[in-house]
Amino acid sequence: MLTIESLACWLVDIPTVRPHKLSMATMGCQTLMMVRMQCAEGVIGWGEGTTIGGLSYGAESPEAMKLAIENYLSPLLCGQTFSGVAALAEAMNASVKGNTFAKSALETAFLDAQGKALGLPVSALLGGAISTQLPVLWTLASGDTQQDIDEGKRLLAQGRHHAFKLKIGARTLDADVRHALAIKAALGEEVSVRVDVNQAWDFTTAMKGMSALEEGGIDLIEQPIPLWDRQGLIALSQRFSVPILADEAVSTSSDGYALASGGFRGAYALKIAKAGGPAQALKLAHVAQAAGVALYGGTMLEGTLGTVASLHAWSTVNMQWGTEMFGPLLLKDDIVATPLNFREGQVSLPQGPGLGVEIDCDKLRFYTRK
Ligand code: MUC
Ligand code: MG
Repeated sequence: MLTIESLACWLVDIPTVRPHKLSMATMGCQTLMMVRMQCAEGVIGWGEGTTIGGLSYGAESPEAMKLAIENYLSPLLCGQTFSGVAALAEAMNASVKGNTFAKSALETAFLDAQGKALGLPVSALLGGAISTQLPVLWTLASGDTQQDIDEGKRLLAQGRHHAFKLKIGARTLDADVRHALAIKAALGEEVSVRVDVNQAWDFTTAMKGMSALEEGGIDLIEQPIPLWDRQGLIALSQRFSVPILADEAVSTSSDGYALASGGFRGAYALKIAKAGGPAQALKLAHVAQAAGVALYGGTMLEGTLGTVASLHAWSTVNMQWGTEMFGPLLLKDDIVATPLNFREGQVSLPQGPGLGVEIDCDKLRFYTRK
């Protein structure tokens, strides 16, 4: 049992190591909406709500997450006692529709506090870690083919990553296919190269694009068409042997059920923000497992805290396509005392109680938006 005493939020802006170009936005900075949950039992939990490119990727901006917590969720939760995340989610969902990014930050903070109170890592509260090392790819998204090739070769030589995702969809189909196949050819047969179209194609363009990318040895094609086109995604997944990774199309377990029962084959990208928290995201994982759909640990390019919250959840299931939990590596700095350990294409899951992450309050203050 934990009684939530108070909640406080900050908007933390951290520059990226280089511009990160997606089909809908170019990021030069990432905003982490941080929440601190003080509990009456004397423990403090931290959570993070993060999106991409303001309102260009998802329906909640960082500013809206903070507002939803301060004006609606905080009055609802403060002074209340919860036995765990099931009761917390029930209370939040009964009075607040949607707002899964803000709810994800709160569920994360609650899990962190509960783990600290019990002396257990968050993964233990979510079923227990199957593995404490998780595979992590890197996204090449400078916008320039040669720069992406150089970056990919450098990271392979350093041994930091063995697999790459490319962001396409902003240019013409021909230019995107040339870009992806040039990178695949330069990085070599052994290196897994995947693409994320972020909904930018229509069905006809996707038919052409998938055929060229399959032919060129691309391993996985993520969200080629808009999230609302469920029938189109199912048809593409049955037509090609290169698998489709559904991302924007699957937020909750109901989305996963609808797609799988319609005949979708491929994989689902889990993200704590889309689902409303680490425990909620696992509900989608379990639907996928029941339907024979593969899993992938997705990111909204969170900082260390949000990344670790995701890793605790991902560590409890078998991720056939690995993860992309590299968010902290895209940021020039972070607000935690100890950075995560990324090497040999893997990241280590922190082992301490709660999330196992300590916030550096000086850095939090320094990067807080004034
Ligand atoms: C997305 O749609 O998958 C994940 C990696 C990356 O570079 O962007 C995100 C968003
Ligand atoms: Mg994606």
